[in-house]
Amino acid sequence: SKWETIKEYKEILFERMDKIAKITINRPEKRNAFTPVTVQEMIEAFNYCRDDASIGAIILTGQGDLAFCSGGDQSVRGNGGYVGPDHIARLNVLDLQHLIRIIPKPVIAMVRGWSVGGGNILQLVCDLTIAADNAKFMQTGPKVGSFDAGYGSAYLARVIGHKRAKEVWFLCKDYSADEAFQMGWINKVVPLDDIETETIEWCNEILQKSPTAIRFIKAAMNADTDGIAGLQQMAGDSTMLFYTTDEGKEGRDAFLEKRDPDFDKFPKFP
Ligand code: 1HA
Repeated sequence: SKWETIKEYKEILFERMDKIAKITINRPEKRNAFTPVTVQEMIEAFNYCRDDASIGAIILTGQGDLAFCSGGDQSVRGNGGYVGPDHIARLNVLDLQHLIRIIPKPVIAMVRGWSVGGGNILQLVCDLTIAADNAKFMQTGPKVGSFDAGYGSAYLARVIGHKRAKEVWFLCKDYSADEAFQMGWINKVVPLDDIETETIEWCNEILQKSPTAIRFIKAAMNADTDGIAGLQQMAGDSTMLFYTTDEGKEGRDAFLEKRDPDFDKFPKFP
């Protein structure tokens, strides 16, 4: 298809097609395991998508048919985190999870093959997930000496239920795309060859809807799951809208003009 590169990176691809951006983890020889560099590049790309008002939907995927993402690259796991060229041990994928959650545009995971460990949590925190029929979902933390007790556990329990979430983490078994669909873990299963067409169709459906409505729906669900941080996001959206009103502007103008504000003229809706 007609994807155009936005910027060249070492460990990801970053492309767009009109209003849709696509971020692809590009380490297929490692089943798209991520390093601190992969994650930093993804954070930069997501921030670009956030700032570019012409981008309305973001696809997150992995290169090739074998894996979406196999989690943290265990070969660069050091003492306290994953280590990149700066020699600092990091768990910066947690920052990426949060960014995917708060970015006020829909993020759709397009999953082919394995979705494992910290990679499967990236899929989880995306707003929607379309999976190919060859997709497999698995948490391995308790086998490889790791765990995600944040979104990976508490939010997973909100999505698939507590009993299921404990089963996923205690047994570390793999689940087929159909099983994951039945658990409410993902939105749709499609034949491998159709997955990009289907994902683009979902993006185009969403792109025809009101971006502000989508933004508030996403923020409302975060407000419910993320406590005061979630409320802050939704409150920020409210402030953004308020700043566009005459009532909001009257406060700013009165201050700048060194006069008392006249809020009396604004309606007090029921
Ligand atoms: O839990 C966290 C975090 C928690 C809190 C805060 C931050 C966190 C950050 C990360 C994580 C984690 O992600 S922990 C979980 C780490 N991931 C795993 O345990 C999955 C390991 N991989 C596998 O189980 C399998 O490779 C696989 C099910 C994904 C695919 O199996 P398959 O198709 O049989 O391929 P395989 O031969 O195993 O893999 C192909 C190549 O990719 C192998 O290298 P090669 O022998 O060809 O040299 C394999 O070693 C490599 N590879 C795959 N996954 C990883 C990997 N190398 C490093 N790290 C990997 N995750």
